[in-house]
Amino acid sequence: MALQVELIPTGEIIRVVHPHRPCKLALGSDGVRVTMESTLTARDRVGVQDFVLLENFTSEAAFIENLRRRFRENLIYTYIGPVLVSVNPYRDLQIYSQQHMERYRGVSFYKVPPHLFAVADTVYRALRTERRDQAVMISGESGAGKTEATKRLLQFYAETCPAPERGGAVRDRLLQSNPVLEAFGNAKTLRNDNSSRFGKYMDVQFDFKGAPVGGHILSYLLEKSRVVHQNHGERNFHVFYQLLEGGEEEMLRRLGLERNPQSYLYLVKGQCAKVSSINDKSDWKVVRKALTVIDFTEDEVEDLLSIVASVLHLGNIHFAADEESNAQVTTENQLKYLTRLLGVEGLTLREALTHRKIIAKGEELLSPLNLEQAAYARDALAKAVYSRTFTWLVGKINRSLASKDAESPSWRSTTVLGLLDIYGFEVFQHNSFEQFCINYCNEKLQQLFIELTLKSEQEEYEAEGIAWEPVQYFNNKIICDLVEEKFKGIISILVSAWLLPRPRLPLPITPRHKLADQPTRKSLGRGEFRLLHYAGEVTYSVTGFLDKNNDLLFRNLKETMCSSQNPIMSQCFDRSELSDKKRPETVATQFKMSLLQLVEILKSKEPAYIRCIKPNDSKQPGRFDEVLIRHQVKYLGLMENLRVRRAGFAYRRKYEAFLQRYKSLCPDTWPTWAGRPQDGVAVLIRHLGYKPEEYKMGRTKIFIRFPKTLFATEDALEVRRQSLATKIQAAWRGFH
Ligand code: AD9
Ligand code: MG
Repeated sequence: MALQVELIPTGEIIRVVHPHRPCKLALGSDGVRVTMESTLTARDRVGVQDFVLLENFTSEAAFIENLRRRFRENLIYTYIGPVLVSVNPYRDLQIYSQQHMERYRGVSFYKVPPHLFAVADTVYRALRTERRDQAVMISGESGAGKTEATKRLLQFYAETCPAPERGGAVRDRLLQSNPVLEAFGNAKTLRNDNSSRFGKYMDVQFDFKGAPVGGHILSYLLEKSRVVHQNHGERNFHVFYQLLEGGEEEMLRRLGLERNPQSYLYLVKGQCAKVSSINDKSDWKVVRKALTVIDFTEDEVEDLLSIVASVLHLGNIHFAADEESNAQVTTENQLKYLTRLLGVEGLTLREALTHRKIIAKGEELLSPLNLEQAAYARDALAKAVYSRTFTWLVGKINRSLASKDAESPSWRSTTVLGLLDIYGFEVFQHNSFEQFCINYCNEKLQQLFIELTLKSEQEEYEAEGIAWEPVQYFNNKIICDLVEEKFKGIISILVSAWLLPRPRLPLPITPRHKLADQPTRKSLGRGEFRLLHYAGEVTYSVTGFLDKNNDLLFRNLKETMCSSQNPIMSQCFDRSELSDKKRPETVATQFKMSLLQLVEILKSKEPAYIRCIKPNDSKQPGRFDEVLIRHQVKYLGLMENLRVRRAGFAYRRKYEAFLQRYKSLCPDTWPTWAGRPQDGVAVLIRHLGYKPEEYKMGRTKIFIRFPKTLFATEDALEVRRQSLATKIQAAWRGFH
């Protein structure tokens, strides 16, 4: 077999990466020397488990090389201080078992290799001992493993936390809310077969004994355009296919549905109803059971599925033009089912689908729609019905998760652990309103991340009595302001543009906002604008912006839905929105408000971060696509994170833990040290020859400035272990 080698310069030596036998190659004056694997240190082979220990911490190449080494060894987790970086292995690594949970439970973060459960446990213990609310923020691009991580965290808490004295069912409900939300909010996309098409923030409430007693979910911006259109190779939301595949004959008959997804126009656009990694039939069983666990009655299930079915029927409503080019409904059968499933008047619905009601000078006028307008109205209705049902569903789950002890005094002593699973930064060939909202969201979260990371660093230094040296960092407030500022921000401009008699585009954006429009960059096309995000520049096309932002549903369709006899629909459409005085908030305005609220929630909690990385675009195990990964390292702001973390000291450890680990290296501290641990550490490092510029002694911790100091100590420990082992073996042989 030919030797395949890849040369990667890492500092002075050149690493030769062979798929099976890693080796080190040194260029000496006498030619080339190659050292085989056995002589490599563990650090050479598997990298460092905390990026702060990288010698060259500002080098992106060194960062990625460390990720690569670890990934090759199936070590998917690495820290940047307390932040966990995770690379999706795209294979079952068998690392989430009960035994793994036990291994990480109650064990200090630093005593075990990096793992999601180590973060889970640390967060939980902080919640218990400090009684402070916690928030785990999970980010990364589509397919990077955010949702999987969220599920594993929930599972960890469900399995390892004590059961509550009352209302033990809440654990099941917390777990079972997931398949239901995934059925309605996830879909197969080109990037991920189970892509979450909404952002999710979930609070889990714990009582004073640390048992989960309740929960609450906030959802963000469901991608409702998917209900009526899917790109090639993508699907609509899972629930449609699950219902058709798994629903009982009798139920499908009641709903007027055929099993074949090809019969429904809303399901054929992506031409991929079947996905090899998905079993819709068995997933349906799981969802059906989960609905019962989260308190759905049989009637409610029927009402919910009537709505799902009605969306499919809506998609099959056809129109034909009469002699005056006005649209007429031609699909009577579909209309009949819709009337029944939605509990609305047939005539009213027919009229609402083909006319638009305008109120002028107090008079109501019915203006007929042409074919294009009618199709638009129908799709708008389908999107509104589905997305409002989704919102209703989240509310229903929240009622089921609400702590049953909410009224009791003990409730006040609960603590909350939040899990945020939200879309990462997105840049496509064509970037529209959705990317604008998603990237704005990431911009806000990045701002918060840097703010909180710096704050906690500073707080730790102050608590330890060590002088804090301010860190320079990229402050992206200017971009957040550009988007959200009152009157001048893009969102305000969008709102006012809609209010103009004829919306004028492109958006009037001034140079003051520093939009990247410099001569070296690609010039902007008509109707485009460019934002210089922290993660890079993105050009947005404003085509469809106003429409998506305004989310127009004609008045008479709203009226029709307000009269619905379907109990879920009647909760989703409220007559108050028909009042002329009340102008509904635009999508971007609502999103901005919910984001500001989210930021407040997160700020009030102790943060923990999980940064997920997708290793390749083909969903394959073992493939490490460097270009793709480099992008993500940038999008996730990991280098900036590392820089902030390394600004002062690479490593810090409690005196007790430091002494415990290294005391054998000094005769004065070995085997035991009778005095204060801090004094023991002072004796120990004097013996080891630490120079004053290499470390600082805090109140409870030692701070070490450079990784090489720590590595020298680690190496000394290794040498001592080896020599001890040799001595023991020799003694053993002598004994026999
Ligand atoms: V999206 O923004 O919702 O499109 P996510 O949520 O980041 O995306 P997800 O968690 O759904 O990605 O992971 C995608 C797929 O990768 C999963 O369906 C698994 O097949 C696979 N995956 C992710 N994490 C792991 C893991 N820790 N171990 C094994 C994993 N497989
Ligand atoms: Mg997801």
